[in-house]
Amino acid sequence: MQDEPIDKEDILKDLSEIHKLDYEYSDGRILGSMCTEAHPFAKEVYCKFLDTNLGDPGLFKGTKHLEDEVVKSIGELLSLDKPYGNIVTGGTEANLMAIRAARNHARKYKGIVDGEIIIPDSAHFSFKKAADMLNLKIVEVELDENYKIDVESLKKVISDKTVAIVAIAGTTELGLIDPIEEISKIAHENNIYFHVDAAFGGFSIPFLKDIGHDLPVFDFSLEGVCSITVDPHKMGLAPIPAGGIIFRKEEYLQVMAVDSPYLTVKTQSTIVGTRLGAASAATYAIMKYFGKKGYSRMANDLMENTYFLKEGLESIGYEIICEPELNILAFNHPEIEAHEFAKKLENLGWKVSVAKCPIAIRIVLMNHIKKNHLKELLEDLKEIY
Ligand code: 0PR
Repeated sequence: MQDEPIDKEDILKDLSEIHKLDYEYSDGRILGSMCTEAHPFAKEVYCKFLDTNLGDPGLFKGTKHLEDEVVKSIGELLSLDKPYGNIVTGGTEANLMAIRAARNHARKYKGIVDGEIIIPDSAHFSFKKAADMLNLKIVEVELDENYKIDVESLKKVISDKTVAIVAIAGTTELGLIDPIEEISKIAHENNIYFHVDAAFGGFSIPFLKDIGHDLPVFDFSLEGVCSITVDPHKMGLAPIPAGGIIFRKEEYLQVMAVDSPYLTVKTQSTIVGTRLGAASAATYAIMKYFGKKGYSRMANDLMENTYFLKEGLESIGYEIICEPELNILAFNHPEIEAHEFAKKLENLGWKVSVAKCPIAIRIVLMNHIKKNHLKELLEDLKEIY
């Protein structure tokens, strides 16, 4: 740090130069991100609540009320009348809380000390972090030919050390929904904690179903589901960082509680101590602002863009990996290897990512990608072909 203070103007000039190194969502060139530009209204509200700290909720009763209301609204979307949970920093922290709850619950009620979690190969890497931090062993369940959890192999890997089964509603790479209804039954019959990671799909599946899209049930209406991750900072259009973890029962929060003697509340179950209220306030505001109809319209637009791209790709001759269920499309060039293909696109200014299972170019059709961007992309893809 320099000795003397610097003028605001000079600092801002410096910052804007550095900021130019960042890609901007509005260019429509970021094709592999699950985040997007937050809605301006959500950003406005976020700034008003920047100083609030939900780590000591007795001091910020208004903001705590907003967090509770958001948890209630998300719970309602997920068919749960009395939800428990928190607005956290993102899907990673939400998944970590779910797995911590499952581990502590199994330790307390079943005496499991060296537990295992069953996750599919398609699971987000946050579960590897969770297992590492919580000292759990990962047991991978195989995928079927449609890249979804193979239920028969799931049955085989359940053991008396299993503390949680994880399934995904909107996989990171392909946007697919696992057979959650069947898995819920298996988890329930075996009395095993079942967590659904709907970090990506949570803010679109319920709204798409509302307007008639034929998507499977993935929520608390299935009795085996114990917790669900849903991220407002993805399709919810809330500013980063806003993740959500919803639990079916209060006891899942209670088994994680530690004493916090000098705070306005005497126990704390979240991982983060001092934690922002701004995300809750912004999510509260944006959910009110859009309502179910607004989110349904948006989710439908994203699906229309997905089908538009799919048809365009097919008409050129590209191979689509699977029928999209949500707004992610994965495809390959018939001859060029995916990483090499991604490099060609990168040279033309497109930021795409490559899925690992199966290896393919993967495009996440978020709100910042408009029809005109897709038309330009298809032109470039025609050239490459
Ligand atoms: N669960 C699922 C199903 C996810 O897709 C993700 C994020 C997470 C959990 C973790 O969420 P957080 O990142 O909020 O902690 N998946 C993307 C990832 O691979 C998110 C992402 C966002 C990727 C922006 C690229 C990007 O530019 O991290």
